[in-house]
Amino acid sequence: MSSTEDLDYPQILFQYNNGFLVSKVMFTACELGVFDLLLESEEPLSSDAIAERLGASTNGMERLLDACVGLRLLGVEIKSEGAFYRNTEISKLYLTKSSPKSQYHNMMYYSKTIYLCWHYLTEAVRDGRNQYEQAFGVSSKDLFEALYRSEEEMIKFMYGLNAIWSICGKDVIAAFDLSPFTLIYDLGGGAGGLAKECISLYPNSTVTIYDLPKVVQVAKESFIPPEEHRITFQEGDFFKDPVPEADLYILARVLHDWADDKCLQLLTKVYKSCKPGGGVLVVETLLNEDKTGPLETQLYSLNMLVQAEGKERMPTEYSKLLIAAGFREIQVKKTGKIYDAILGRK
Ligand code: SAM
Ligand code: ASE
Repeated sequence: MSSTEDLDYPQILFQYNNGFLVSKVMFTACELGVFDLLLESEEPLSSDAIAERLGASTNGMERLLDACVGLRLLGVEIKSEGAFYRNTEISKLYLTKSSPKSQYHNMMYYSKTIYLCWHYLTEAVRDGRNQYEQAFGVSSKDLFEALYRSEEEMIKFMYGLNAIWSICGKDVIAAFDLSPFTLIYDLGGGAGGLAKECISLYPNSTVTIYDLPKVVQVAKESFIPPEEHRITFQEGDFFKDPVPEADLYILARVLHDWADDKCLQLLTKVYKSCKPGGGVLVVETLLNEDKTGPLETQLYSLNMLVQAEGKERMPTEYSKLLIAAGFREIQVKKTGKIYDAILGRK
């Protein structure tokens, strides 16, 4: 495409302009259960049948389904009786609730929480911080009191964040040989999606999920099967309480929540508790050093502005923090997926 064509019809701008319409179509189809119904029915269905089964209007449903076809989230076949819709491979694998790789809960967290936070992006950029007070009337200065403003919101967060590890947890855990580390703490381990990947790859290790008490209770009851004895739990606040001694600490999507001073405070505490020869595995999405991307990571960094107190960082920024806390031999491994791994040694 020549540059004059670009300016005559700036397709890229229209695409960006419509970006959130695309998101909302996918979220709505997930929320209404379109993909689950088509999985269960095992045969293509008409829009009238789908509307009826899902308790929706025929008028609205036909347009939603057609937009999903345009997005390649559904396939369509025109028969003499009319149009019949079916799942595509991608919707079957990632958008149905029951699939082992389901991103349904991630979609719902985007639709119900992140979408609302991004309504205040302008204000967040102006003020340089999240807008929980304006958006939700939350006055707490404590980040996770704002993020977990109700039990329901905390559970949505846990489900939403856990979903990605079924897709890229293995890559992150396999980025380095972690077999020498048998006593592992996943600090801020949340619902335990990464801890599960860790014990499946390293059967001789035990992993303890360390998180705030109310998170640990839900992780124990709803996410980790009780027969899974190689995953244990510890309730605590990693800023206020002691961090237990271990061979390896995992910090997955924890440092990106916090500004540099808090990261250094946490890493210094972790370094002091770490056994000699032990290490820390930082799992984050990494920005390019030359600031050219990846776009997804740049967008996530804005999300840390509207939803948290931190930002996404470049490998050199994580290295600096780790070295300042005392760690050495910092190694960075890009996985090719959204989350990457950095290992530091004591
Ligand atoms: N590591 C998980 C993952 O990547 O899916 C969860 C990441 S989530 C962004 C951050 C986690 O840190 C949450 O589970 C949160 O409850 C936990 N957390 C926040 N503040 C904490 C604190 N002061 N002490 C312990 N855990 C904390
Ligand atoms: C956090 C991670 C996330 C805090 C809030 C969050 C995610 C969504 N909301 O530590 C997961 C990463 N995705 C994005 C869009 O940032």
